Amino acid sequence: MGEDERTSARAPAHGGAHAVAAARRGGAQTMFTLSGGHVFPLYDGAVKADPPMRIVDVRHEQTAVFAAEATARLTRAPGLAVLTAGPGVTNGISAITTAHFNGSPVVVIGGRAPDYRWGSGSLQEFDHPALLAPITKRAWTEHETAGVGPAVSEAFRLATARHRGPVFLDISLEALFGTGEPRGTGERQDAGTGAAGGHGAGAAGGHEAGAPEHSAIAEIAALLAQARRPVLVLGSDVWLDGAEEAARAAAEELRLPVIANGQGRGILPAGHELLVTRARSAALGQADLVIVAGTPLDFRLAYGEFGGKNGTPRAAVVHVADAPGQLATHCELAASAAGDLTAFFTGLADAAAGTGGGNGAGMRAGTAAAARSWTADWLPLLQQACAAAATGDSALLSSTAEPIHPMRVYGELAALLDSDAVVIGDGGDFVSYAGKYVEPQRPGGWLDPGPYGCLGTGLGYAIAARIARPSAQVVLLLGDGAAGFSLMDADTLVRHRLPVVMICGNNGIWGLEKHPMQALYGYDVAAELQPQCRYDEVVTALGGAGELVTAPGDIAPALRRAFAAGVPYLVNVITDPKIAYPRSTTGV
Ligand SMILES: Cc1ncc(C[n+]2csc(CCOP(=O)(O)OP(=O)(O)O)c2C)c(N)n1
Ligand SMILES: [Mg+2]
Repeated sequence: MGEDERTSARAPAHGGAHAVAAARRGGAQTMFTLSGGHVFPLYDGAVKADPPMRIVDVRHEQTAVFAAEATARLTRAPGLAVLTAGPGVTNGISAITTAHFNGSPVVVIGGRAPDYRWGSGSLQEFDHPALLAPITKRAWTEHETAGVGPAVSEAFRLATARHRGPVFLDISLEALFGTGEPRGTGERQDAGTGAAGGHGAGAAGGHEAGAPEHSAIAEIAALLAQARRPVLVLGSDVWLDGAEEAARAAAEELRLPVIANGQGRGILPAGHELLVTRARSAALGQADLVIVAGTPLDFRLAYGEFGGKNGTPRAAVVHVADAPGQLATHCELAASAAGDLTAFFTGLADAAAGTGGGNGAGMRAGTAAAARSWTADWLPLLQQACAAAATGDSALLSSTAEPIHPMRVYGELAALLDSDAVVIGDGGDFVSYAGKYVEPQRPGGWLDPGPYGCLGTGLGYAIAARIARPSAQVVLLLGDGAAGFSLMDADTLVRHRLPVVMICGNNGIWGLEKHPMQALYGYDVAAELQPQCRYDEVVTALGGAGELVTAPGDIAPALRRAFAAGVPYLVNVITDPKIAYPRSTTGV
């Protein structure tokens, strides 16, 4: 379509144009989608917007939503996915659920069969909000063109309000195709239809939501003053809430040993003297106080049960979240705080130093020194445990075994990663190794699927990462099983000229299922994949490039070629299927 046609077609504005304008005001820059007639006006609105909104069309709706989710998690601006009615929306469900578990601000706009025929069985007629309500902050339908702009604005407002999360809005065919003026300006209008569903529409009151109670912070500071073996856990919401600098400053001021989780990784860069993630078992097992900030007390954190190892008593647990609804209710908390996480960390550093808000520097030195008794023995003990773990790893990170030990891949990769690299993991055991051995230098440099543990995030996350960080290395680590869920979207990387480096840890099995089934039953079934399958040739066939690696010494040169290729490139590393990741829990 030429510029003239676009310009002449500008008026009158239809619902799609109103939606795109509102989405842009809400912070969306890219529309991730897969075509369907029910949503054509949204495309028309994007194409004719001034400037046009970028459309990235993918090969499976889950990829569209995963890409929107990763956009939100990397840029901390809301992501937008547009899904066509019926199967388009239902194909997005696992990815929307992932966004729900990760607290990712994502708006999903669905097409919807026309109201005038509702009930008579038109194509893909399906009442989506009923299905979406439990996994979104709100899911509802807009039935009028004039309401589309306000409804989309409301969706963005809700998605980005603490505690963040996905919001779903479908728009009936006549509302989307119809023309007319939007009601009001489209900003902060009442959305009109439908009751609030899901999880209580930003109870904390949105961006301006307040700081945690001073008394709660003071209580936590008092616990810290008595602690001998404290640990601070930093989770994804510390990053999503923009509190990474305050968190780092507080940890450094108080000299707290830190364990990083999810997107909290990188807040203290790899090698930081307070980062004791590699001594996790000793730290969480022997702590007397664990402060967990910005992540649920779920299976990844032993459900909030810490201490008790080496004859130590159970640890006191403090939970800190960005919104009250996120605080754990399944375990006993010594204290808790909810609200703006920057305010929490700043307040904690001040309170623990005895300044009560930044004044009284004279008091600071004495009280702070007393409160840091752990720097004499506890911190050094954990630092030594980290150093010992690193020494213990070095043999496997440089293993010359054939078939290749998966850790060797990470030994090679670590040496090639820039400090601003984005590393994405989609897989089982292969990615568990990465979680342990790839330590980001910056927050926002690591993406795993989060606690929902959904395979298939890979290509969607990689597409988004390439767009969000145009000049950074983007590395996607794929199990060979995981690759099957989204590898077709290497086509999207090719069509949209988005070069990323994919490394497939190809052990020919669903490793994270085969080994546990063997352990439980003494045999396994439904756990085999094709040995040495040429996933690299799949990417080549789709217009990218790749190669097969079977010898450890060939990994580094292949990775160098991949980084230099300038096209989507899959390094297919055949690894030893006998190696099982040494895990202490399967999470159930
Ligand atoms: C959508 C989805 N289906 C199934 C699972 C269960 N699951 C978890 S890990 C795993 C095996 C992954 O295999 P692969 O990607 O090859 O990695 P490996 O463990 O072999 O390194 C499976 C099937 C899941 N987490 N998500
Ligand atoms: Mg595998």
